[in-house]
Amino acid sequence: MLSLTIPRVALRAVAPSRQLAAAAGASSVRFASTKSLKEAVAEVVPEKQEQLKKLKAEHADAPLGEITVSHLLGGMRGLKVMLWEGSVLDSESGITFHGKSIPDCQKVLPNADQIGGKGKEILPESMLWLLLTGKVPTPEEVKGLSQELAAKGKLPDYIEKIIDSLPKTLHPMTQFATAVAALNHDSKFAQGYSQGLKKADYWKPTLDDSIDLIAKLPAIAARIYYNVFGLGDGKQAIDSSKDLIANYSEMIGYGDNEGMIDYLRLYIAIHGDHEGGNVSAHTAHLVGSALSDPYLSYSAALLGLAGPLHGLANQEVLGWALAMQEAVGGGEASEEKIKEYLWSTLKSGRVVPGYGHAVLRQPDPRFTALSEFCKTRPELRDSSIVQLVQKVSQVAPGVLKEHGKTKNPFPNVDAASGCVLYQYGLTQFTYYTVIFGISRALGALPQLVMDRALGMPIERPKSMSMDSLKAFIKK
Ligand code: AMX
Repeated sequence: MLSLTIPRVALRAVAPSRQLAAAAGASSVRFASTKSLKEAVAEVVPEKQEQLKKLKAEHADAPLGEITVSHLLGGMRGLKVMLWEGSVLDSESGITFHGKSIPDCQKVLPNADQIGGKGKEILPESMLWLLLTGKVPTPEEVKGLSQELAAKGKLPDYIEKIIDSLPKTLHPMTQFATAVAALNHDSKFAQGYSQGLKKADYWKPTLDDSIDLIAKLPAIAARIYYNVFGLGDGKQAIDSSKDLIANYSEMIGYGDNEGMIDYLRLYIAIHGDHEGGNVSAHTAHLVGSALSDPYLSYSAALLGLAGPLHGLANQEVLGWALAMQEAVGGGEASEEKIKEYLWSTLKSGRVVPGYGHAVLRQPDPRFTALSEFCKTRPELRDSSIVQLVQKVSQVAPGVLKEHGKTKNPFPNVDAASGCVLYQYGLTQFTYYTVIFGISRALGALPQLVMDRALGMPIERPKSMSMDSLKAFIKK
């Protein structure tokens, strides 16, 4: 492969391969020649269309299980009724992204060190590329994507005005969803559709809108942080030589904190996709199936993410863990005291936040990855709240098993995510799910692109009343 050398300077986004070539000859970072993400997706689309055609031709009538009344009454657990390409969740081994586990991704996906920045964790840009194409990008492809996102990251004035007009007391997730929905003012998909775009081309403006939205999520999130908490610089200082999260960190006032920047990269990369059935991903898919544009579809997903049984759990966990810290002490708290605290939560009729999962039956590998990150940084190893959260993760499974209700007594990702943000000084819990919201777009929007490329139909399951159900069973 052709190898080029470019300077660490701002390059325009439109055609990264050409820009890299144009910059060849200057010093410092070495890259090979590359494609843009859109070119890479264009290669994958015909392969996927062919795969779908074969699946329909050869296996259309293959049964995937039986539907029982308890499925209908039990939130459709386990029913195989959705196509989702980016990731698959196994109840025992956890999430894989196009077949790659989190440790696999940490090994093969480009990090900031490899594109001229600083950091060892997966770049969200790398994860986005993998989720969209099923392929591991080269560092230069990731660099090109980073530059494209930086070039598209600034918010139009009307969006800034909308966010600025919202009351500070409005939950940050409601603000987030509002701003994302309003971006549909400029949707290329919506415009193309109204002008008679051909169905075979739906995926193209869907991809354009998706990239545009992913690029703007950090600036929206940073503006909300500035307005609600008076933190960060309130400017959209987007530097095209920096990756998405280095820019986001700068905007929220963490530009100098290497530990926090790399943590945010890891957090955002691994929260990106968790197959299709979770509330946020499923919502994006459902709303998108009506051919709502990516902004509307993802806005709806964010509102699902804002529920306490889903994304909001990371906000809940931290409030709960800090109350526990006050009651029992920090990392040095005894196992007995932690047990007592867990029981008092359960006896008051509340769930233990950060524990349990609708699919997983083992500790969440995302929890493990974030816990491993904590071991690599002295400021986290020595943190009282991080230590307490780790200790709880050893004690809680026994208590939850004894309690006997939850099918999965182990920690999920939300058990670990907030305490690190807290330790780094991001202590505004109501903001935590916004960071999750930046992330989930990495998985939900690529599937929307694929849905359009594959011509997936509007989603319309059958519902039944209790009377009609009874009559149906009698027959
Ligand atoms: N603490 C106490 N009870 C729990 C529990 C927990 N952490 N997790 C589940 N249970 C209870 C349920 O409330 C349910 O009780 P019920 O029969 O009285 O209604 C019973 O155990 C069986 O539930 P389940 O089949 O094990 O779980 P589920 O699929 O219905 O729900 C989840 C999954 C995540 C909503 C649930 O485990 C929960 O509420 N956990 C705490 C909140 C949380 O951490 N959410 C984040 C999940 C990850 C994410 O989406 N970000």
